[in-house]
Amino acid sequence: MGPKRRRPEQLQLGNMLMFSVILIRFHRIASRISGRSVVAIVAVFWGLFGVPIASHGADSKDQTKPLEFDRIVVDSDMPGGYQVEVADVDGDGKLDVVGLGNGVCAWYQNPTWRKRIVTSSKETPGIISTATADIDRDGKAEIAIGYDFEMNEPKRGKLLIARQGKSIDDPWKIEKIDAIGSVHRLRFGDLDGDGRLELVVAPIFGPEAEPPAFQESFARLIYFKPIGLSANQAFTWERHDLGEFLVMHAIEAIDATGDGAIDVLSASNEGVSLTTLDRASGGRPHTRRLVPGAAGTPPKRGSSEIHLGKLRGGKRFLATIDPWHGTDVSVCLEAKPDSLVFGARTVVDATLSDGHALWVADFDGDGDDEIVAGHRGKDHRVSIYDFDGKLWNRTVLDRAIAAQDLRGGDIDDDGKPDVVAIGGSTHNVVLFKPKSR
Ligand SMILES: [Ca+2]
Ligand SMILES: [Ca+2]
Ligand SMILES: [Ca+2]
Ligand SMILES: [Ca+2]
Repeated sequence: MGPKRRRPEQLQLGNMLMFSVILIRFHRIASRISGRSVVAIVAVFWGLFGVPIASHGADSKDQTKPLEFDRIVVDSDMPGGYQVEVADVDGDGKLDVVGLGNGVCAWYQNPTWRKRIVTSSKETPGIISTATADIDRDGKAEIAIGYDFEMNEPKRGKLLIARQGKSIDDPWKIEKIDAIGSVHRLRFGDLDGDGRLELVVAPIFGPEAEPPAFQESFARLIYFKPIGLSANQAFTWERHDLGEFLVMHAIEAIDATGDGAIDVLSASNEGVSLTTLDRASGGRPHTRRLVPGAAGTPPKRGSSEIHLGKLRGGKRFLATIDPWHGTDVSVCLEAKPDSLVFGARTVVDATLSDGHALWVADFDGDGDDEIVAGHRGKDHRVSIYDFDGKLWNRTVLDRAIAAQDLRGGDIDDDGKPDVVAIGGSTHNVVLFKPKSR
C-alpha cells in the first residue's frame, strides 16, 4: 500500500552492503585477522567504491524534468546556525526569516534580507530554538526563545519571550517565562481552538537522563497559554502538561485531525506520536503512537525529525528522519485519507550523516508534496525527493550547506512555496525558490 519499490540507488546500496558482508566472512575465514583490520578493509572498500556508486545513482536524476531552484544567500556569516523560521516579523505582510546560532537570534527583513539582532549571547547563551508569532495581535511579532541548553546537563534550560521596541531598529524587550530543563523545540499553535495561540515547548531529555542512552527519565511535552494579553503589559502564562517522551527531538504543530485545533506530532525514541487536546473532556491531552520509526539501541532508535505531507487523492504521509540524528529519510503512507493510520516505513534515502533538517511542500504544484531533507555531517547537503507515484526520486539541491534546519513558506508571494536552510559549520542561511517549469 505504500511506495515499496527501492530505487536503483538503494539497490546499489543493498548490493554494496551484501558484498561487504561477503567480504568480511571470506576475509575472516581466510586469514583470521583482527576485527579492526576487517573494518579498515571494508571502510577502504566503501571509500573507493561505495560512495561514488551510491551518489552516482542519486545524481543521475531519474526524473526527466528535475526540480530546479534559484539559490539566494540570505546570510553568509551566521556562525553555528542551528534553527531557521519563516514568519512575518515586522507585520508588512511579507514573510521574513528568523535564524539562530552561537547565542544569537537574528531576523532578516524581506526582501533586502537586512539583518537585525534580536538577542545576543549575553541574553541568550546556549540558544537552541525560537518560535515567532504576533500573539498579542499588535501587528508586530513576538519571538519565544529557548536557551541555556546543554546536551549533557538536562536540568539546565530557560525560556523567554522577546518583544519589539517602538521602531524596527529599537532593541527588543525581554520577558522571562520559565526554567525548562533541556528545552529544545518551540512552536506556536492554537491547541484549544479558541482562536489564540499557545506556545508548545518540547524538551529533548528528562531531568535525570544521562548519556549515552538518555533513558533514565521522560521529557515532558508542555504548553504555555498566554493570559491577559495587552500591548504594554508583561505577558502572564499558564503552564499545562501534554505528555511524556524519551529523547523527543522534534515536534510539528499542525491540525492533523481536521477539527480546526492544532495538534502536536512528535518524533522521539518511541517513533512518531500524535498529541491532541480532547475538547469533550475539558482539554485533557491524549497521545497515540502512530508509527515506531527505526529499530535500534537507544538513543539511536525511533524518529528524529517529523513533518506531515499530503499526496494527490487525499492520502497523507509521515516524513521522518530516523533514528535520532539519523541516516534515513523515511516515509509512512496513510492507509486511506484522514484515517491517521500509517503503513510501514519506506526508507527513501539511507545516506545521511547526522540528519537534522526536514521540510515538506508541493514545490511543482502537481498536488504531491516533495520532501526536502538535509544533514550536517560528512558530505553535508540538502536534497529534494519528488514522488512519481511509485518512487521518491532524489535531486541534490546544495552541497555548500551543513544543514541543521529547513523551513518553508511563500516568501516571494508568487503562490509557490519556497524553503530556507541554515548551515552550522558552513555558517550560512540560504533561500531556495523553485524555478518556473
Ligand atoms: Ca515582513
Ligand atoms: Ca505582537
Ligand atoms: Ca488557543
Ligand atoms: Ca509536487
